[in-house]
Amino acid sequence: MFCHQCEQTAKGTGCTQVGVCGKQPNVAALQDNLLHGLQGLGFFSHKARKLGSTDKELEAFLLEGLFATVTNVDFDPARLANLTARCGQLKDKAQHLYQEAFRRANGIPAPRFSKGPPAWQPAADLTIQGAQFGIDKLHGDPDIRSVIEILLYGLKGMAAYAEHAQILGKVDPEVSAFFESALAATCDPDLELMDFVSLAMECGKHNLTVMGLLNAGHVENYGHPVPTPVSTGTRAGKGILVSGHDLKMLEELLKQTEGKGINVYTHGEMLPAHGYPGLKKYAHLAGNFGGAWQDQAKELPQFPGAIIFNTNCIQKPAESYRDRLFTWGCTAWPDVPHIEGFDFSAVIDKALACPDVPEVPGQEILVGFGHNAVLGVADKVIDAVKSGAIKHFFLIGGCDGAKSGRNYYTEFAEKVPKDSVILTLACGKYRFNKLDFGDIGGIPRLLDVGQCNDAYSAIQIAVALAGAFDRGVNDLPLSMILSWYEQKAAVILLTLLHLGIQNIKLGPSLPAFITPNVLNFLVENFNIAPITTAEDDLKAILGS
Ligand code: SF4
Ligand code: SF3
Repeated sequence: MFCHQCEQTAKGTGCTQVGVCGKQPNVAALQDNLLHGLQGLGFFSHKARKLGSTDKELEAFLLEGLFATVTNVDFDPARLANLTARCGQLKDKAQHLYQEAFRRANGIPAPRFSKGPPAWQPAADLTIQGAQFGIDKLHGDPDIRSVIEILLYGLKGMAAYAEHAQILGKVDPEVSAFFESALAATCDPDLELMDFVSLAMECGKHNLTVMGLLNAGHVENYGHPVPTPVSTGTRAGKGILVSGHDLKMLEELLKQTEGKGINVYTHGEMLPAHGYPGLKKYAHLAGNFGGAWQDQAKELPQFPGAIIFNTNCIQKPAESYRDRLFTWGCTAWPDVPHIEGFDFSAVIDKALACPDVPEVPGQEILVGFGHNAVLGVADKVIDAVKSGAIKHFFLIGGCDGAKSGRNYYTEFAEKVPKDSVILTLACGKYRFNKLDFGDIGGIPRLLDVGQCNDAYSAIQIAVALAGAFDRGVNDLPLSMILSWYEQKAAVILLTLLHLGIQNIKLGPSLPAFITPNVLNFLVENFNIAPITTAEDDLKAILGS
């Protein structure tokens, strides 16, 4: 196997024996096979679309397939084999769609494609077949391969957000068309480095649309988030813990557990759910349990109720809670029951059969500072900037992970001067969201904007501030200190670059899939820089 798509890749170069995430070589091969098949599916869907033929099933499957290959999502070989077999059927469907459209348009049979992903058919042994399609074999030129990888990881991250948006009925035909054309481009041996650079930037643009769709889906269904204190303690009684990003899944579970004497707790990236009026109205949405994803093996044994993961980041479950664990959506672990659709009775039955969760006091953390809430007090914020009470904004956000170097983000947040406000989002916030930062004239110094996809909201805040001060976002007293781990963070970075955001500090280490030449390009064009030490970076930012 060879995989270096995430930040914790072995030795900072690539996982070759087994994934640091726990991904086994057979799972890696199945994911590589699936991705290869999806490139072929995208190739024909793109060609069919250009001739006026589209198909919703193909569009939806591209999202599901790409999402399954994101880090810490699907570790189940049986499920991946099913997906790959389905990919074969749907690739045939896409090919047929194209052939029919071509014949209609030209009156002659469509040309045949005998090489690469367009010629792919699932073999009898999908694992052996997948071993030929490692990401390291994508292209002979390392720089071109690097940019194709940036594009593919961007597509994976965007697919995750698009899948959540699709569940809420939000799709955009231009985005579907882009998924197909970008996958088709990865099958074209004649494209050059700058073609893929343009596609990567375009991916960032479409991801802004997708995050906007997801935001609209959340707001239309659950209202704008409002500042809300969330308890980190637990109440005595039965409990279900929900981890992941999908709010619709949480809502359905809340409806089905109402009046059953079960408290529902959020974990990881579900924390921002508490800020939505349409979700916080459920009195049994009881609080937030535990910290970021990488602590699950240590923390989940302490939660005696049922546990369900609806997206990344799932890790190998300890035996102590494996029998009360469930997965949903694109997330899967071998031999862990997977809930299809929205019938959570198996999870509810398990919670009722489990011992009670004890009463444990906790502290309160504040969530719900989406753009609507922050811009609702924009006058106050602008006045505070004008009076000098607020001197700087820091966006400290992104993924968390196990590396010790990630302490940088805690230190950085702690060292931010008292006259500065910290905006945060995604699971990296668990590094500092239980610290007391106080307030500036009633404006909390730590504003939790939400999940990683709520980068959309942070962008709206930055754009509104830029408008209020009549300057560009890059000219605001705003610095972005980002942490990445998986491919959703990669696509958010592409969105920020597409918007022309400069001077981003990125850590804890730079992606292994970026070659020195591609890094130079990013530095020259966007002045993106790796983090150093909290002290030095702060000095450099505030001194400039
Ligand atoms: Fe390694 Fe990350 Fe790939 Fe897992 S997803 S195999 S940890 S690079
Ligand atoms: Fe975290 Fe996995 Fe990236 Fe949504 S939950 S941000 S790492």
